[in-house]
Amino acid sequence: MSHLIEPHGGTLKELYLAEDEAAAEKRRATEYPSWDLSQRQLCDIELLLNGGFSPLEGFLTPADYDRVVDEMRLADGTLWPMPITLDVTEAFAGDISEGQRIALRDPEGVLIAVMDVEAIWRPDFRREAVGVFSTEDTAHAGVDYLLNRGNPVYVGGRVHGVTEPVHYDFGHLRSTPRQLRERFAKSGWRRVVAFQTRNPMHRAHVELTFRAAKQAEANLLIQPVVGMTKPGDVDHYSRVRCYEHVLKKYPEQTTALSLLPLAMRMGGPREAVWHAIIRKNHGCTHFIVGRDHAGPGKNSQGEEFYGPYDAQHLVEEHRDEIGITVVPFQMMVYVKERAEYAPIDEVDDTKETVLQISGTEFRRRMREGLDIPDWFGYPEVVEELRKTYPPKHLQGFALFFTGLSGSGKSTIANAVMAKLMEIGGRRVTMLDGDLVRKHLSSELGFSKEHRDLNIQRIGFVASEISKNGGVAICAPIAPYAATRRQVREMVEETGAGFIEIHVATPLEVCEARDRKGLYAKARAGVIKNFTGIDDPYEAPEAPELTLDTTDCTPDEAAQEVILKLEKAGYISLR
Ligand code: PPS
Repeated sequence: MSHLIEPHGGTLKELYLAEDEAAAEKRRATEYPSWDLSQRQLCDIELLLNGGFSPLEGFLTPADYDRVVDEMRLADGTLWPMPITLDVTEAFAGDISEGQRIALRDPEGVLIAVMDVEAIWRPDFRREAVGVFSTEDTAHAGVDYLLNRGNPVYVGGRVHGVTEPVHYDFGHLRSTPRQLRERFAKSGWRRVVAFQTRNPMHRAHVELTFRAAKQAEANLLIQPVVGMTKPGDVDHYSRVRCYEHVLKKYPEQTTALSLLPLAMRMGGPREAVWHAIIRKNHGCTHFIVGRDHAGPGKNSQGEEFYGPYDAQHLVEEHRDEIGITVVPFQMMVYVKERAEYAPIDEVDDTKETVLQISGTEFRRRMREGLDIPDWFGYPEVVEELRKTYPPKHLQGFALFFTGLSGSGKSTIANAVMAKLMEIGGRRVTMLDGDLVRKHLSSELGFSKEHRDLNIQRIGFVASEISKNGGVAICAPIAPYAATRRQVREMVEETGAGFIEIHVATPLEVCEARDRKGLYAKARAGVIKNFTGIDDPYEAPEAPELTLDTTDCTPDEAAQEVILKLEKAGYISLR
């Protein structure tokens, strides 16, 4: 059952069941097939249930889906730009049938909603990508999800909310559409202009929102997306701390901050229309659409996917139907002579000096610990971001030595560790092959499966250490390229550095050394699957550094590593 309420903001469809019905469904749901919602699906269902996606009443069924993809409209003609679909695995699809009710749960198993299965189908994802995003290029995050990351089967049907998704973070800043409408009504805010963002806010954003509010004679709602944004964006915890600082820059009682649990698709123009509808549902009367709204970045040819003002034009075209006033904005730039911000189209750059710092330049400055000028960012915000993105010499990294047994990995690794300790200021953990096999992988042998598992464990620990600013020195044989690549990804996706060092001492030299007598045993067949003898070693193709200890001392090899680290900015020797 859906509940309709209609204060200013239009019809709001909340899809939660009444308490007694929800309790009954909770009992019955133990018998229903159960689907664990992904992070993206959890975001979608939260906004479906609380009315953020009004007028939708569930995940799209084929008639709505087809028309949304082709014409940006539901089957009944209502404007709706983004397919909200439930993608499931073949295995799950095989277990359910149309007409049935299924349980939708969060990762902890909490029953969020039940769903009437009205349709199960295998969509044409390429058609969806072209229809919605105008491209099949997987450099577009929305397309990448459709073609590479999502599940193959769609299930459509009405949803009925049982439990509100739980958030333990920033509870005081989360409001449903109904709560925001009530808050606006209580405060007498008749005109509210919404500002959407997925980035930290700097002075330019504040200037822009000030102007927008003034122009619309409205109060301001800063409503950043905290669900899922573009991969590589600043995490929402850091951003929200920044927004809280920024909020203090506005005159009291004029501006509100509220977090939106939206999973963005980076769909540019169509996404902007979607954002406008969502803001209307949250009780806003005006919506700021700036340059390149919800832009997905560059395509695989290095070009923009959409024109910079395409989004503005599309929202403008549909503003009456949406029932929201667009406040279009040009890019704001700092004009040196005026010592103030202005929209770029109001500046004559032949007479005045325009100052700008791009996102890329900002990140470079942060990474290298360089100054951020006061005209660009608020010191409190910059300080907050510096905690999240410390300069390189304070960032964590993993040093990953790989090479044959007896190649000198552990010896060099120990020497590097000693030198790092001597330099100081770094917390270093040694994950040497033998050490790991004693403490972390004592039950494992040397089959391919066991070696992979061993390296994955090292990768997991190294990523945890480096993520938190530490240095992890790993020195296993790690004979397989694919597994080493996995470890690199695990570390790099946390933002930490990964430096692969191939200790390429030839087999003959390692065997001649035979410090542990293992090569002799392997040759005699006493030890089986010995790397280099009767087990493979895939040499790295593009390691950051290659060392051969045939003719160099451990000290010299360690020195090479230290110089490499200094060059990369991870340590500062001078
Ligand atoms: S792996 O492949 O990365 O999981 O190996 P690793 O954990 O580094 O363990 C290698 C050490 O185990 C000893 N050892 C063997 N190595 C290779 N093959 C076989 N079959 C084998 N059996 C025992 C050997 O001492 C390796 O130590 P290092 O320090 O590399 O000489």
